[in-house]
Amino acid sequence: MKVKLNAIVGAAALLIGGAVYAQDLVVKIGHVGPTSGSIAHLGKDNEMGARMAIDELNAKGVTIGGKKAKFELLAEDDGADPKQGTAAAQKLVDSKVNGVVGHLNSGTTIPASKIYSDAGVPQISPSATNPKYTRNGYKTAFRVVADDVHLGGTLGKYAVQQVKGKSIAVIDDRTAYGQGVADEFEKAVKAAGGKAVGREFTSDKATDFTAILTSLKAKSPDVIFFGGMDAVAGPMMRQMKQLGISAKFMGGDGICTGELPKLAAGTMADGQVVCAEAGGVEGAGKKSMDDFKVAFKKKFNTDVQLYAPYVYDAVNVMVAAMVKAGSADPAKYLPVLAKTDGYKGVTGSIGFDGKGDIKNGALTLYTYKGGNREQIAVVR
Ligand code: ABU
Repeated sequence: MKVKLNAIVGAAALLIGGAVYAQDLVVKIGHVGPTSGSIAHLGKDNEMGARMAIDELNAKGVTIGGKKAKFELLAEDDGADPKQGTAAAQKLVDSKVNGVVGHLNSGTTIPASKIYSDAGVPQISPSATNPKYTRNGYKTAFRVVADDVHLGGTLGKYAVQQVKGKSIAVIDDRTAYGQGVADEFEKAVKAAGGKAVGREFTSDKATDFTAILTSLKAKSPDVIFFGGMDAVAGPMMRQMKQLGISAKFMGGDGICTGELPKLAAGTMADGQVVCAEAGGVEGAGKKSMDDFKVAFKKKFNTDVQLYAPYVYDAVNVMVAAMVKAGSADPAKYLPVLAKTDGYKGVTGSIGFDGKGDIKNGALTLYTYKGGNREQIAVVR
């Protein structure tokens, strides 16, 4: 009888292919981003950041509450679509994830945040910048990047004071992110004494911008700001060139990617684009970011597009809170996560304020030369 019991215990302990033992603690981390559709390159970039963190944590060995943790990544595709986003969130909640890193877009992150909040599941967005995400009072919502008030506000002031734009036009894609960042940009242009000469909108799926660009061309803007993502910005730049519009092209983090020059298909002049990533490192902090980018390239054979390092940090911040709490139970580690302060990540120091926003978030202003992104400055 004793032999039989031992055999049963042994079989139960060795769950799958010898990888997970009964004494291990399985920790499920959900990740959601658009890994299909026009910004799949950005969703995949984020997912690879999560994969990198999970693989490293498993290789290094992490103990939570005296148990060896085995991390599993549950990756979902939301196609940047709000409905698909809430379906993915519900799927992860039903799978009893211990925490979620995502989503990528504000338009999916905001509706999904209610689902995670109702289920008590901590969520860290590595890239959603619309301020509303952390202003619904959900204790489970965090982000590791600056928001659109900071992003649009800084870029608006920069357009007037540094770019010296005299007549500034604005286009947005009517998404939560695009419209929000464009509104903040326009507000800041006016506050800095600049002249806003036109406001047009499109959608995040549009490919033809002839009508709105022709309308703006009549107003002779020297700067055009686009609130939206690179997949729309690239073709828009091509059509600007076709229409003979040589204005500076500005945008937020959604256009500030490694892919933008390819999407603009050689129509981008050196220095024509000014955009900003909603984070950044300077001085001694640069080395860890640079090292991350080298390791990422080595592992995935592709360059970081934009937010992979922020996803990597978000996963690690979540796990650090579990370790400190001695538990991966969301109810137990959530209060510890909320108190995160001075965590040293590859994207800099991470701490959360009372809303779940990053404290003292940085922005990095970029331009492009010879098809490559070039840093202009890190600002706070
Ligand atoms: N922050 C730009 C891309 C993601 C978003 O906020 O929609």
